[in-house]
Amino acid sequence: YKRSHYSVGIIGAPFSKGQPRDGVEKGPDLIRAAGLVEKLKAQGCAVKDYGNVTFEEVANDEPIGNVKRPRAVGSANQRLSAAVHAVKNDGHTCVMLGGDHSLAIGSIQGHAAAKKDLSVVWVDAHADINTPLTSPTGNIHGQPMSYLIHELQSKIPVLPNFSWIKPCVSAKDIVYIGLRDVDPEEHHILKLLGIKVYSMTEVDRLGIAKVMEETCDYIFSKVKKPIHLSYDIDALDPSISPATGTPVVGGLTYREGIYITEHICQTGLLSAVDMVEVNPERGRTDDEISSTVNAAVDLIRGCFGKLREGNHPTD
Ligand code: Z70
Ligand code: MN
Ligand code: MN
Ligand code: MN
Repeated sequence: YKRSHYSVGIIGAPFSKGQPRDGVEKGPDLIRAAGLVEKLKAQGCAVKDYGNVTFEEVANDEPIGNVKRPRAVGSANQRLSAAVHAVKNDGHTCVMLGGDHSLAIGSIQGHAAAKKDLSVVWVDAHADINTPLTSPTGNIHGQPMSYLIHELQSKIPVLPNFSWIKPCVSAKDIVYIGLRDVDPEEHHILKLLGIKVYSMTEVDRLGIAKVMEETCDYIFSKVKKPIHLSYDIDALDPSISPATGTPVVGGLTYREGIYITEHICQTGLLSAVDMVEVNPERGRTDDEISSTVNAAVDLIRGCFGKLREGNHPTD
């Protein structure tokens, strides 16, 4: 009775300052309380929980232009980046539990520091590719990709606590799935850089199986790079995951959401996962909160070999 080959390192990032709503910092402990570690072990994974990253208090974090709380977000992501780098150097697939999606800056940066060339699969209602100058809100959780993509670096102004970030992802190595709330300037950037996008329209047109087949054909067309899966829970329809900061109608079904994880798992190249934007304070009832948290747990289980057809131990 052999263990699965999955070795999972979990990092909690209880951080919310990339956006304005309280409560998303509770995501990591809630997802753990729903039994994540036990469930991954029960499906045969080796699991090490590295606990939560601690973040420094930043006083007088005044906006730079319209960018809100840049010092806190920069500092938090620098710490997260080091933590993810360490988990990767220990040989695990890294699971980062957010927290808001600004944390993808540190997670992807730390992953890239250990693995160099990555593919990024970004599952989200939003593109999160605003630059500081295009952002309509100033919230950094709507901007993380812009700091990471080589092709956008001439558009990124100097920000306090951001100088450690090195662009580490090429536009051609990114696939978006689930988009349905994209700002005009973000749409312009996506088109300009020729980034591969499967919006909800393509999910409707092609079906999720074809979307995933094409996604993998696309990211494996040259070299097989390690995959960074950045999963915003708001990609799912709000009927499943209402407890999130900015729910958007018309999202992925539970089944489509899980299918994405099953398919990425089967590539054997999944190297890091972010699960972000679970916010219990946005749930109106206990059922809304548990539905959202349980979906997050199930998506992570799908990333590590849980199949709906069933599993049995092999040797
Ligand atoms: C908008 C912005 C966003 C999540 C909202 C929204 C971004 N495009 N991301 N909620 N998870 O502020 O840039
Ligand atoms: Mn609160
Ligand atoms: Mn997001
Ligand atoms: Mn989102």
